[in-house]
Amino acid sequence: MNVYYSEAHRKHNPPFEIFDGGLRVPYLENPDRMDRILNALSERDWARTIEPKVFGLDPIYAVHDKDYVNFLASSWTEWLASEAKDKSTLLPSTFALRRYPQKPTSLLGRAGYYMMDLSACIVAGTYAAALASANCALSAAEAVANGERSAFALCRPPGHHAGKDYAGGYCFINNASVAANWLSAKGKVALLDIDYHCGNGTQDIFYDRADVLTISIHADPNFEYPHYTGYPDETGSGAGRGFHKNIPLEKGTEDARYLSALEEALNLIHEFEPKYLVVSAGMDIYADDPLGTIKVTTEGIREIGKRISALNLPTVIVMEGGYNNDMLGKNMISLLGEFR
Ligand code: SP5
Ligand code: ZN
Repeated sequence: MNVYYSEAHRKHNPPFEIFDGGLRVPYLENPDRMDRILNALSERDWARTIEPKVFGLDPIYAVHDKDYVNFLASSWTEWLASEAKDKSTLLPSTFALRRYPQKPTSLLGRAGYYMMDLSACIVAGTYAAALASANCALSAAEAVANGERSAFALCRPPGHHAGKDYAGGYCFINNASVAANWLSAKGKVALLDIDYHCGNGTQDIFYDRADVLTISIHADPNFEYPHYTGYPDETGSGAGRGFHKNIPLEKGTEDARYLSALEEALNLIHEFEPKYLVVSAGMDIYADDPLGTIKVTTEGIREIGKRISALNLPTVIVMEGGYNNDMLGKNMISLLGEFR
């Protein structure tokens, strides 16, 4: 299996994030995550690590608003030139209301407009890392379009919380959506999101489209991030009505219940008859994840891989979340091993 990976992620290393109530904690979405996965992959003879190709900005503009991408590109330099007292990371303190918000020109004004929370910290290497991460997803998509049965995009930063014009949840460019949209020029695409959190950005990007079926299985947003979207009654709009599916899960969900939710998703994908499958693979469904509340085991993750693989579709697997670094390599191998 080809594994697309770039070292560019290392300089995206925010010093902290802010949890509920204002607690500064070490950034959970850290570079060490990639080392754990690379180490595990290096012990397997079926994984080849490859530098991504550079695709340029067009496939990104096809999914994201240009002004938003410009904000990602220039905000760090603007932040350094600003009057802020602590410049260790760019974060806003006021957020845009999405009912008729005005678009300010100031840096902090734009930051609050283009960010949904306090976990998408921008630092010096963020934009370069986000571009390289998207190139990993595009390279994996190209490999699959050229006949590979599957490919793994080892993306960091992750992408599924990033919408058309906003960053959030450690995500800046929606890697899986960029790949899915690129593939959609060649045939129908199904995008299955198994990260613990709702793939709100992916939902936002494809909500009115019928050529890309999006399904997200995730912790119920009534108690979990991102709170304001990811409910079962959100099923798509316009031409896209019926082409989005949210499957929320309760706290404590174990393997058996997870696999029944997965069956429901796989049946929908089967009926849709896509040419390609993109999987947003977050390992924060794992029982001992520091952000998660559901209880999927490493064996459960292997079974998830086996059942997705049984769809027998050309499949792009895109790295999303997963924060138990000690188990990240093992869990990812469990999933990927079913596709080789
Ligand atoms: C890609 C991905 O998995 N992003 C997840 C972003 C979640 N950020 C919100 C964190 C909410 C913090 N709640 C703290 C609870 C700690 N027990
Ligand atoms: Zn997640």
